[in-house]
Amino acid sequence: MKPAALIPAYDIEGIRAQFPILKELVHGKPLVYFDNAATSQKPRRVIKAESAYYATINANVHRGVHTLSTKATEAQEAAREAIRKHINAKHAHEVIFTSGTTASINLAAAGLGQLLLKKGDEVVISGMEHHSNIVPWQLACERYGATLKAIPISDSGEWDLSIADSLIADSPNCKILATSHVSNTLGTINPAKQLITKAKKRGIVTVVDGAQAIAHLNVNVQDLDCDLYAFSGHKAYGPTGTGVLYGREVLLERMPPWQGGGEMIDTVTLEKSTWAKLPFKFEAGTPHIAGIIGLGEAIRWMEDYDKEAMATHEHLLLEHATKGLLTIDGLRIIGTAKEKVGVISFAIDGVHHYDLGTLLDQQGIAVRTGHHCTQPLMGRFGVSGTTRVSFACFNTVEEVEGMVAATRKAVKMLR
Ligand code: 7TS
Repeated sequence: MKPAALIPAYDIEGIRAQFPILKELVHGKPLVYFDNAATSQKPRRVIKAESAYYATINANVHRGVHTLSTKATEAQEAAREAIRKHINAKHAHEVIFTSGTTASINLAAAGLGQLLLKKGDEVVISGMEHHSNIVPWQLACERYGATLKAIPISDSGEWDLSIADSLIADSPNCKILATSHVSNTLGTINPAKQLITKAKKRGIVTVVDGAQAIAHLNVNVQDLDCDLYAFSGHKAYGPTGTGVLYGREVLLERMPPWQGGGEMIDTVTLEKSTWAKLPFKFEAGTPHIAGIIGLGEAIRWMEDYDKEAMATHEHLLLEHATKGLLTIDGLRIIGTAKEKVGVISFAIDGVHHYDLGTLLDQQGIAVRTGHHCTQPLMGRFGVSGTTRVSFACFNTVEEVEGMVAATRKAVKMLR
């Protein structure tokens, strides 16, 4: 049966045909992949770009004068330019390649910690952050004697903006604001720009964790006016082991390097080293060249489609799934903000999320269960974990209906 198109111009079949993994069977059933917030699947173009690098131009970048090295360097730098354009950064050298959001935020916390923090200072995060946007700041605060504060989360899973205001505007000690653009657990799209505008007025440096935003929103770093923006390639149809830290040029120039090694230096003597220009100051060692080239292709792939249509499609799946899941007795959705991406976390009375996830897997349906690396948020909602479904551009309304029916059946078995 053909999958139903939720919006007329949306070529769902054409999109699905580009993801080879969607032809796989799991426990003899067609794979239904609803764990896109953990990592998205990869279109054929990305897989091909990565393997073509190894098959035809494999060489180290920015090092050799030989032809392969030149070609590999050009392909990597073309990816940097594609990303610059995609996030509307002013300069390509403001795009730093990392291994993922985790590495990007660790770089940010180490660099900003050393540059800005001293005893008595404050760093503000929020209560819905992924551990990757909590622990690096805890480490930095501990090191420099600063205090970590968090914006509380409302019952609907949104920032309590009145308290956010007082943490930012009323505290002369707040030096850094580091918050997520989109919550991986709740799906909430946060009013990042609004908070950044307030922080800027107080000279606070702003860091955005965009891990969950990059595949679903139009990220425009100049419009957001943030100082640093972190994301992973693998959540945006790109390869694992790739990520980006965007940084405003003036700040990156001031920030000390994070890791030392080859290619991040200008000169080295046994007594002292000086740093390479941006972005290389922050890119020590051989990068994940194949992955970066794959990420560039993922970005081009997304841009070849109507991103607006993808977002609308995912939103319709979100609405359909929300409606369907709420018909299940004892099911509670955690995260009911007005502005959400296609992520639904839920808990069901008398059913452990792990058992539900296992039964759904038996039907070929991949969901994530557990705390989603957001333990403070789980505490806020009084649960040890949830079941989470997260959508991508290739998911269908039939898959959503199958998941709701399988959940209903599993609940009957487990109660
Ligand atoms: N920040 C957010 C908001 C995330 O969702 C994740 C990963 C990270 C940071 C870390 O990204 P990484 O690529 O460096 O691992 N989130 C998830 C998730 O929700 N399920 O698995 C990984």
